[in-house]
Amino acid sequence: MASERKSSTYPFASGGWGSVKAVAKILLQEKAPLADSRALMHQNKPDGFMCVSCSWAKPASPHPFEFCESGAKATAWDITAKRMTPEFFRVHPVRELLTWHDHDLEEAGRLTEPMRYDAATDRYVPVSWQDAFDAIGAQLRELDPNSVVFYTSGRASLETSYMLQLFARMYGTNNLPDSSNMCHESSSVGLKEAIGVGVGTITLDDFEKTDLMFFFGQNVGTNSPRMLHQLQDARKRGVPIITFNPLREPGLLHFANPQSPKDMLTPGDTQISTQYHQVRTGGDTAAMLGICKAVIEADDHALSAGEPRVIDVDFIREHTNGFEAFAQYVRDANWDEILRESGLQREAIEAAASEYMKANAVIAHYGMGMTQHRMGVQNVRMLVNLLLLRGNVGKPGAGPSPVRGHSNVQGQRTVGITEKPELAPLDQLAKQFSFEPPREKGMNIVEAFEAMLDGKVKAVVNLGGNLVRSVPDRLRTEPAWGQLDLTVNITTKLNRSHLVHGRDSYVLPCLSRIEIDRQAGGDQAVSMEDSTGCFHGSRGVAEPASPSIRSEPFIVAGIAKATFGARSTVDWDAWRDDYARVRAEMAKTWPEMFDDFDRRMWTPGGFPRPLPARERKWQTKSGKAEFMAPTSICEDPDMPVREPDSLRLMTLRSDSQFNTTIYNHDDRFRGIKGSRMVILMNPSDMATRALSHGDTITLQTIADDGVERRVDGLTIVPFDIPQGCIAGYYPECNPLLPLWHCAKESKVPGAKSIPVRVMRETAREAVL
Ligand SMILES: Nc1nc2c(c(=O)[nH]1)N[C@H]1C(S)=C(S)[C@@H](COP(=O)(O)OP(=O)(O)OC[C@H]3O[C@@H](n4cnc5c(=O)[nH]c(N)nc54)[C@H](O)[C@@H]3O)O[C@H]1N2
Ligand SMILES: Nc1nc2c(c(=O)[nH]1)N[C@H]1C(S)=C(S)[C@@H](COP(=O)(O)OP(=O)(O)OC[C@H]3O[C@@H](n4cnc5c(=O)[nH]c(N)nc54)[C@H](O)[C@@H]3O)O[C@H]1N2
Ligand SMILES: [Mo]
Repeated sequence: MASERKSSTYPFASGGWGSVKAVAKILLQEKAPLADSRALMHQNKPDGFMCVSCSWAKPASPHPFEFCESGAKATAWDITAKRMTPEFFRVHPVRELLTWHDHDLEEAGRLTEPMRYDAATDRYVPVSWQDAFDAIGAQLRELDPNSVVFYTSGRASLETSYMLQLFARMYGTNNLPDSSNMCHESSSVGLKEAIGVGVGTITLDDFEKTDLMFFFGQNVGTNSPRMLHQLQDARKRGVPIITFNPLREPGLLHFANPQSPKDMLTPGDTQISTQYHQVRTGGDTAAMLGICKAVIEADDHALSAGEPRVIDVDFIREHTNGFEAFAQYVRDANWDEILRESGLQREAIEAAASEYMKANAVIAHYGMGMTQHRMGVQNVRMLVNLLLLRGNVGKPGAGPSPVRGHSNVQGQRTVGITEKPELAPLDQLAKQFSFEPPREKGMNIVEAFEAMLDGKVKAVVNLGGNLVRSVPDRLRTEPAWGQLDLTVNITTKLNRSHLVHGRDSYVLPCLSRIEIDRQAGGDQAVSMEDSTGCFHGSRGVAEPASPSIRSEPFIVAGIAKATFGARSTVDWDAWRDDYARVRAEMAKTWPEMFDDFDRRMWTPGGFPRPLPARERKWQTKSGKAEFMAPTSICEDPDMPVREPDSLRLMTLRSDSQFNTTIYNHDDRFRGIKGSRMVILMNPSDMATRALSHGDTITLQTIADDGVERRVDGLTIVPFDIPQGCIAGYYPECNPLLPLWHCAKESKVPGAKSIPVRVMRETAREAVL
């Protein structure tokens, strides 16, 4: 259970010299010009650009190097000296490029010219911007708006996102899924129901006031490493950190700060987790229920003994609803079941509960290990229950902290990228732009692909992303993508979703946020919202990869204008030339958030958006924060998982990827080199299957829908992971994930608990 030791299996603390070397290596690999590498000095600074990697908060007083290994890799990937010119496409037909690895496609460099697919030669050929816009506009006018999907990957700015949602709605559809549909939508749904806002409530200040932090299913060392600074500072104050994660992740164990000479020159790095609980995948609701049970039992005891109460009685009375029913559910819960489902010892859960009961202000960080489950929304609700018991929402140093993924994924939802009409200010948009927005619900990602499989989606406009790799059920969804009439891709680099193209297809190269954005109205800045609900301005500093590429607002405005012609009530050209005009419209739509935004977005450290839950104002159905008992503590009550040979597969990221972008084939922290086609397995699960380190296997999904899902050629690696759970990489394992295996309420694919069995590569027979 609790771990105080330094793991001998993991030689590297996160950060440290390994990070410095990795940064130097990628700058060299990308042949990044020295002048552009200096861009790193402007990363996440108040007058610079906001990192294109994760969405972690940016402090008001940044470190001299306010970037991490992951952020530096993402920057190097964009400022690379390598180029993919029209000559490249002349040499390589699409059928050949389809055989390239994801890494090699993006590694070939930045796109330099707009391209359109030419069926006669099976090649992408150059097209002028205006011809591309006109052709796309003409085709969109022919299509039923409900058969068109506008996808946003979470990187695009607030300005671009606002323009895209308005374009889609004026065109006639709410089909506005974004990457959060595969990510933190379980938080957006669960938190909204529970505390009235769909986002986390903490800011950086809370790190200085907290006296305990939980970490559920988030891999900070790889996926939000700048946060390690705040964790390290808190640890130095003696703040305990209790982690629940099936894998012993090095980044959650130790950290050596590459920005601290002392850390780098002495072997002493900071221990991050003071307790580390290797919960079974999907066992978090059970584990949290166990903690709640220990708290309620202690409180019942205190009450009968006349001692001070353990729960925050005043808070619960004044601010919450449903406590009694929840408390009764917890009292009735059975320890044996809790231990079975969580895979933890009772002492381990009680050790966590005991720290929790001592702490006055508690933050609960969490990530995909909680949200990407069939019961993902329930996991989030359970986390809120745990916090509410001791009043840990809406007070300094406390609150839920969903650690978001993409750098502006939270902001996109804030400015109207949503398929749910009730979350968009439709009446205001109608008034502001004199049109009648569609009122019916649009499609989220899972629904869009279900409709695509049924032939009901005809066209997709992609603002970033690589959907044929990121969505579930690849062997079914990829061919459906290839049947589309039209695919429009606004992108920095070429990826597989551009090669598995629709009948007509466009690759429209855009500026990265790191690059200087010159428009008729002068150099432009954009803005975004970080994981803690703070807004920041961002200004590019590097020379654009090519004079022919355009900004995202330019491209969205161009397509919109070509689609609507003279009919539009929006002056798209004026917006394209000066993004301050877009921000002025955002301020009309949401005055309380974006008033005086042109000035306020440059506030060092960002400025927090208004969040009622921070002030203990609850915009829920009952007007109070809501307790809710789980419906089941079994992670997947409706799947036939208890087959004797079944295993639970979680699909993970390495430190050498950003989602579908693969920087290289290593996973430095987990000690894996040269291949991503690996499966991490508990040695006793290997023994029962007579498997040895290095054996090659096939995985097959256990499902009774008649579809065969399998991935061949996976190599076994013994790992410190609970029995019955295995881990592989995303996106390589996506063919195993059924499209319908998603959270009921949020439709987030259950990428962290896919029921699978192992087949021997040669005999193809199941091995128990
Ligand atoms: N360098 C880099 N940074 C990134 C990304 C990237 O790919 N590379 N992606 C970005 C995006 S879009 C996102 S959403 C975030 C993702 O960041 P994370 O939320 O950290 O997501 P994952 O890497 O998928 O890993 C989830 C963690 O959950 C654990 N886990 C798996 N199943 C369970 C479970 O059932 N319970 C518990 N308690 N833990 C579990 C895994 O062991 C792993 O440590 O990172 C963002 N930042
Ligand atoms: N099995 C499994 N599946 C998963 C996950 C998992 O953990 N397991 N995680 C899910 C999560 S959390 C997410 S967020 C999704 C991500 O899914 P996507 O959004 O589809 O994928 P990304 O890899 O983030 O998108 C990368 C592409 O974005 C484009 N791009 C990069 N920078 C820019 C830019 O500045 N502008 C524009 N316009 N384009 C750019 C490039 O073409 C690049 O290839 O995947 C999900 N899928
Ligand atoms: Mo994500």
